Formats: sequence, C-alpha cells, structure tokens
Amino acid sequence: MQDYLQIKEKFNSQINSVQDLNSLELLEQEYFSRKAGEITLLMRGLGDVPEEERKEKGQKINELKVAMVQSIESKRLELKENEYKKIIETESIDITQPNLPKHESGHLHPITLVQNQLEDLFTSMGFAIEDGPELESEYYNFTALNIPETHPARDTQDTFYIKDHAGWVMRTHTSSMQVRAMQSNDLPMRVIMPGRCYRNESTDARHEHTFYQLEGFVVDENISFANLKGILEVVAKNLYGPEAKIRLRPKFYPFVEPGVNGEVSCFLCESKGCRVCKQSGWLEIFGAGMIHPNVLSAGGIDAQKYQGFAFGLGLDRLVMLKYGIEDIRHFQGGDLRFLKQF
Ligand code: FA5
Repeated sequence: MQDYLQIKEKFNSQINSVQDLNSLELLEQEYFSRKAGEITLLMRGLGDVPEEERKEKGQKINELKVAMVQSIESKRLELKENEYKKIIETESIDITQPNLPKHESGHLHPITLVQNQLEDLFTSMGFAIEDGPELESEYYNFTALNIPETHPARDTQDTFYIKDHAGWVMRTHTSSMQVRAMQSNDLPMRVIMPGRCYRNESTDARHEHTFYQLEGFVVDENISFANLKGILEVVAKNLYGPEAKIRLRPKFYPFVEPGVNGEVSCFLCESKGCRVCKQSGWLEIFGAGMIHPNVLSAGGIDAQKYQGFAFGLGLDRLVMLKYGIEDIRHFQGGDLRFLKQF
C-alpha cells in the first residue's frame, strides 16, 4: 500500500509539470513500459501478495492505473491544442502578395470553330469526314486531277516542292484528297475533307502561304449541277443567315467540267465594297464544279455510269466574313489580343 500511495503522489506532481508531448511520452514509459514500468512491476508483484490481501490490493492498483491513464490522455489533448494554437498564432497571410493570374485554359481557334460548325452541317446531310496528308505526291495533288505537266499551278512560284525529294509537294489544295477518297470508299459517296494547304504566295489581306480549305464531293448516279448549287447555298445560309447570297461565275479548273468560281456577298461592308472584297461587294470563297470524267476514271469509277460534283471552300475567308476580320494574316500571327476575342 505504501508503494501505491508513493507512486500516486509522485505521478501527480510529475504530470503537473509536464510541458510538452515528448516529456509526456517519457513519463508514460516510466510507469507503463512493459519491461520496467512502475505500474507494470506493481501488477506483476501481486502474485507474491498473500491471497487474502491480493484482491483488495489488485483493485486499488487498477483504480490508480485507470486514473493515471486518464490524466495522461487529457494532458496529451491539452498539449496538442496548445501546439495548434501556437501554429495559428505564428502563421500569417501576406496581404501585399501580388494577385497572381489564374491558370487560363485555352480555347478553340476561330478557324477550328467554323470547321466544327461545317463538319456538323455536312454530317447532318450524310457526309463522311476524311483526313489526308499535307505532304503529298505530285500524282494526287496534280496528275490524278487532270492537271497537265505544263499547268501554271505546278510552277515553283505557286507550289512548295520538297528539296531532294522529287515528286513530293506540300499540298496546294484539299482536292488532292479526291482520288484518294475515290480509291478507298464505296459508291455512292459523300465526303468532306478539311485541312491545311500551302502555296508559295506573297501574302496580303486575303492571301496566306498557309491556309485552310474544306473539300467536299458527292459521286452517285443522276447528280446534277443543281445539287451542287443547293449544297453551296445551304452552307452560306448556315454560316451567315437567310439573307446570304452566293454568286457563281465560270472558271476553268482542269479537274471539273463545267467549273465555277464561287463568291459570297460581303458582310464586312454589307456588299457596299471594302478593302477585303476589293470594292466589289463579293468575296471569292470557293471553287467548284462537276467532276471531270478523267478524274473519276483515275479514281477507278465508271464515268459513263456515275457523275459527281466537287467544291473547295476557303475556310479562312469564310471565317473572315463570319467574324468581320479584315486581314487573313491575323489567323497565323499568334497575337493573343486577336485570339482572345473568340
Ligand atoms: C482550288 O484550290 C480548287 N482545288 C477548288 C476546287 C475544288 C475547284 C473542287 C473545283 C472543284 P482555288 O485556288 O480557287 O481552287 O482556291 C479555292 C479557295 O481557297 C479560294 O476561293 C480561297 O477561298 C481559298 N484560297 C486559295 N488560295 C488561298 C490563299 N493563298 N490564302 C487563303 N485562301 C486561299
């Protein structure tokens, strides 16, 4: 009993002076470690106590043990709370720190926006979408399209040839996909092929060396020029509203017969005439026509039985008209003040 009271007093005075969690840990070990803890030894010693005293002594030691464990736990809580308080008091918010810009997520380029809009329109009319190579053989870019060796479009002034790789060019138009698509699709065929094209141009407000076209063509029996005109009008009205008009004028392209040059009424100046439409009120946007029989034959199609039409829309120019952009060079310029407007 003597041991028991001494331990109780000693422990009470020790726990009152504990100031941190480490000291509390040591104190706990002093009384409860499995090898030499004072309470552990006291419990172990119970076996030597005469039987008549053992029960009472055991109860007392147990009460002392429970009380000590409770004191240790409440001291631990108190010390932890004090630690948190200290952290909160010493941490501070620096209100002079500059307001760093939020991480901005990107958005779609205006050409991609219009390309997506047209892809939705054409797929709703049953067209498939195909992708093709920008580095193209002279065969698909020119020869398969009935473009003779002597045609000025093949001139190095218009076309980027690949140095040391004869027969390869950066495609000058998406029409390079026409025969490729004929060779890999079944009839009847309705396909659009959007993509980037390259020409050796001196640039101005309407011409870029790198620009986008969207090629489309249909091959079936009983296809007429009226079908072509109908589709082109649907495109103009879808992009610019019901007031939009198109104008078709004859133009020679070796891969169509007859061929046309297509213009859309200029929304920039409401057809009054401006720098972009060269004061004419119309902006040249596409070439189109009925597919030449030689091209159908190059694609392995019986030109006696099938006809088709094809068109190549200049995407950059469609976008210029849609958003009132006065210079095509903004598209590739990388100026964020321009790009952020979309
Ligand atoms: C062609 O490229 C023909 N492949 C179009 C075609 C397809 C005709 C199918 C018949 C059948 P053209 O060179 O006219 O044709 O170009 C078509 C359109 O691409 C032009 O109306 C214009 O909108 C756009 N375009 C052409 N060159 C440039 C350029 N340097 N910069 C921006 N847009 C251009």
